[in-house]
Amino acid sequence: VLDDRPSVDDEDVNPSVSPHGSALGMWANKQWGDTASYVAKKKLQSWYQTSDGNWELAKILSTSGTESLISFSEGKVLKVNPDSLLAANPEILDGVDDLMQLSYLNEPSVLYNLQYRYDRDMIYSKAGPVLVAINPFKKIPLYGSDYIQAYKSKSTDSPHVYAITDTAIREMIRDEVNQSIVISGESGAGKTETAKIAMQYLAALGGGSGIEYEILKTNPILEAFGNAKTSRNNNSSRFGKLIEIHFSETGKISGAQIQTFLLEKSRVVQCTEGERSYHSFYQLCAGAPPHLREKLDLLDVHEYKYLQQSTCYTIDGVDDAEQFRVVVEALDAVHVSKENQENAFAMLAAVLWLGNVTFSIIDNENHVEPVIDEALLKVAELIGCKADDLKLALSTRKMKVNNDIIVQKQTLAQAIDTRDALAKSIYSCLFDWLVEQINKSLAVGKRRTGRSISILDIYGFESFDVNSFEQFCINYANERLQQHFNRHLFKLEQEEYIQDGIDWAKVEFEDNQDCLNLFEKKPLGLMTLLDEESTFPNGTDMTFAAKLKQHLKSNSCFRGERGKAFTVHHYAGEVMYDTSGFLEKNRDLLHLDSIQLLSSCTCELPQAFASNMLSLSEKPAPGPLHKSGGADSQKLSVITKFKGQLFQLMQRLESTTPHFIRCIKPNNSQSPGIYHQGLVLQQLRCCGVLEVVRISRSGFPTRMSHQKFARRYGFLLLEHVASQDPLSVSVAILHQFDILPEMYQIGYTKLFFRTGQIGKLEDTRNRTLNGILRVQSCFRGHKA
Ligand code: AD9
Ligand code: MG
Repeated sequence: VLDDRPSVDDEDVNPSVSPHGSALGMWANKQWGDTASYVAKKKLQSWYQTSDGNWELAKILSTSGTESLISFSEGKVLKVNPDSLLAANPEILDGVDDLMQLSYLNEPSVLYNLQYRYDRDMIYSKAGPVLVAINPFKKIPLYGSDYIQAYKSKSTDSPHVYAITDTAIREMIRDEVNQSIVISGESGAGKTETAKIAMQYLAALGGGSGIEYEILKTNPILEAFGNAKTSRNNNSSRFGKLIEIHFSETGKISGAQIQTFLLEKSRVVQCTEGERSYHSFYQLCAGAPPHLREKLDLLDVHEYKYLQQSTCYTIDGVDDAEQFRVVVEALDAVHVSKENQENAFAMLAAVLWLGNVTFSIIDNENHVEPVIDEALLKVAELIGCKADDLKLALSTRKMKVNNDIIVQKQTLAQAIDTRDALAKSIYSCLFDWLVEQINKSLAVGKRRTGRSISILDIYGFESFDVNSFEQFCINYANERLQQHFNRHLFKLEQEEYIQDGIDWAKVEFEDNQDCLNLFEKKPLGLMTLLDEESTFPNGTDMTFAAKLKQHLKSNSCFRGERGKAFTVHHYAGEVMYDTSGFLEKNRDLLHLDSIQLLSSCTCELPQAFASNMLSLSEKPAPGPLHKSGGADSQKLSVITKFKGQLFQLMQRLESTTPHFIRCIKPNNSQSPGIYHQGLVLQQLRCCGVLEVVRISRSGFPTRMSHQKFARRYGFLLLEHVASQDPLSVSVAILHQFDILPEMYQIGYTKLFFRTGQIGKLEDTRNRTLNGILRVQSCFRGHKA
C-alpha cells in the first residue's frame, strides 16, 4: 500500500528557502493551502481536536460527503466532519529544529513539534528568524564553557540563546552595526534567565578586562531590589531593563549601561496574599551581619507591617540570608563603597519602619497625628531628620490658597497615603540610585566605539481577570514592541521582494498602528485623555471612563464597558481595563512637604533623592489643581514619562539589528515536564510567533529559483515545451497545474508562492516518483 503522505526522501521537503521572515510561510490554511477536503481525500495523517481542546493524531480511514471515519492510535474510531481535521506532518519531520521545515504549519503541528522537542529537553527551537525558548523549570545541561566553545567554534548549530548571541556578535563586527536582543514573553516564561544566558555568552567571548565580571554581578543586585515573588513567578522582575554592552574594535567588552523602566512601586506598601514584597527586604532581615542588624535595629520579617500583608515570607529553595551575601559581594564588585551599601540598607530599614508608623486621632474632626513610638523614632534616625519634622510631614499638608500658605491637618486615610507615598518614593529612588551607581562603575574605562549589543528584558503582554494601570502601561509597551517586531520582519520580506522585482503591492500587511493611535493620538487618545483627567481637580476614575466612552466610542480598537471599565483590542487579544486607581497612579504625587523633609535630612541618600525629585518636577504652575490641590511636586505624569522612555527605547532599537527571542511558559505551576497545549498556543499567538506566520502568509512565503523549480517538477510536464530555459519550463508547469495567477509571482531569479501551493505539486511529484519506484522494483523482481 502506498503511503499517501508526502515523503521526505530526497532534498528538501519544504522548498521554502528564504533565510528569514518568510520562514514560517508554509502555514496550512483554508484559503490557499491544504484544505480539509484535500486532507480527507488524500487520507493524510491528521489532527483532530478533542473536546478538551487538545489535538490528537488520527488516521482517516474513509470519507464520504460530510463525514470522515478516523482512527486513533489506541484503536478508537470516530465519525467526524472532515472540516474539523488539519493535516499532520510525516513522522520524519518530528521535532525539526526550525518550524519552517514543517510541511504543514498549522497550530497543532507547531504545538506538537515544540512539545516533541520539549519532552526531550530541547527547549530551544527556531521559528524562522525568531528563537522560541520554552521554560524547562529545571536545570538542563545545555550551558557552560563546553557549550559556549561549541557555539563559538560553530561545531553545533542547534537553536540556542548562545547561537543567537553569537550571530549578534558576528553581525556587529561584520556590519559595524549595533545589535539588540529583544526578549519577550509572559511572566515566568524565562526572559530574565534567558537574558542572563546571553550575557554569559557575551562575557565569555568578549571578556578579558574584568568588566564582564561586573556586568554579570549587576544581575543579583537588580534582582534583589527589583524582583519579587508573585503568584506567577518566584523571581518576577517588577521593572523593565535594557542593558547595552559596549565593545572595543577588537571585540572585547569595554563597558555597559543599564536603563530601567517603570518599577512597580505599589508592591512596597501593599502585597497580595501568597506574594512577597521585594526580595531585598527579606534578604536584609535574614542576612544582615550582627553589627548592621544592631545599627539598623532590624526586626524579624514577621514584625514589619508592610511585609505582614501576605503570610508568605520565604520562597521554596531560596536562602535569603545566603542571597544577602551574594548581593553584598555583587555591590562590592560594582564598586559601591561599604559606607554607601550601609546607607542603602538603612533606606530599606527606614521603609520597613515607616510601615509600622501608626496614627492617633487628635480632634473631633478625625484629624490624626503619628504616634511617637519606636517606629517613628527609628525612621527619623535612619533618614536623619528630627522626629518632630517627620511627625509634621506625616500629619499636615501645606496648601496654597491664593497667595497664602495654610497648613491643613490630615485625616487617617490622608495620613496613611502620605506615609505610603513617602515609603514608595524612598524605595524607587533607592532603586534608581543603585542603577546610577552601577552605571558609574560600568562606564569606567569605556571607550566610545559605537559598537554595542543591547539586551532588552521587558515585561510581557498581560491579561488578567482584573487589569489596572500597570497592565495598561505594560501592554502599551508591548504594542510598541510588537510594531517594531512586525516592521522588522516585514522589512526583510519587502527587501527580498524588491530585490527580485516582484509586485510588492499585492502583499497586504496589517500592522497594529490603529491600536497605537488609540493610545497616542492627540487630543483624543487614551493617554491624552488620561493626563487631562489627571489634572482636573474634580476628575475621578468614573469621569475618566465616561470621557473615554464619549470620545473613543467610534474607534475600532476601543469598546466602552459598563461602569468604570473599557476594553482595548490589542494585537495579542482583547483586554478589559478597570479604571479604578488610574488617575492616582498616573499622578503619582509626593507632597512637597515630604520632599522638603527628605532634603532637610542629614543623611546623604535622602538628600540625593530629594534633589533628584525636585529636578524632575517643574515649578508648581498656577492652575485649578493648585487652588484646591496644594503644593505638590509637579512632575510629568507616569504615562507621559513612560511614553517618553519608550520612544527613546524604540529609537535606540531602530538603529540596531534586532534578534528576537520569544519565551514560552509551558505550565502555570512552575513545574518541569508539564506541557499545556492551550497555554502554549495562547502565548504563541500573544507573543507574536503566530503573528510572524500571519505576516508571512499575507505574502509569498515559499520561494524557489527558476532552475530548481524546473528541475524539480519539469518531469511532470505532459507536453513538450519548445524552449528549455528554466523560466519557460517553470511557466509551463504553473499552467499545467492550474496555479492561479494570484497565487504566485515571478521574480528575476525566483518564483514566489502563496502558502500551500507547493504542497500540491509536491504531492503529485511524490506519487509519481513512488509510482516509478514501484514499477522499477517490480521490474527488478521480475528480472531476478
Ligand atoms: V517575569 O515577567 O520577570 O515575572 P521571566 O523573567 O520571564 O518572568 P524568569 O526568567 O524569572 O521569567 O524565569 C522564571 C523561572 O523559570 C526561573 O526562576 C527559573 O527557575 C526557571 N527558568 C527559566 N529559564 C530557565 C532555564 N533556561 N533553565 C532552567 C529556567 N530554569
Ligand atoms: Mg524577569
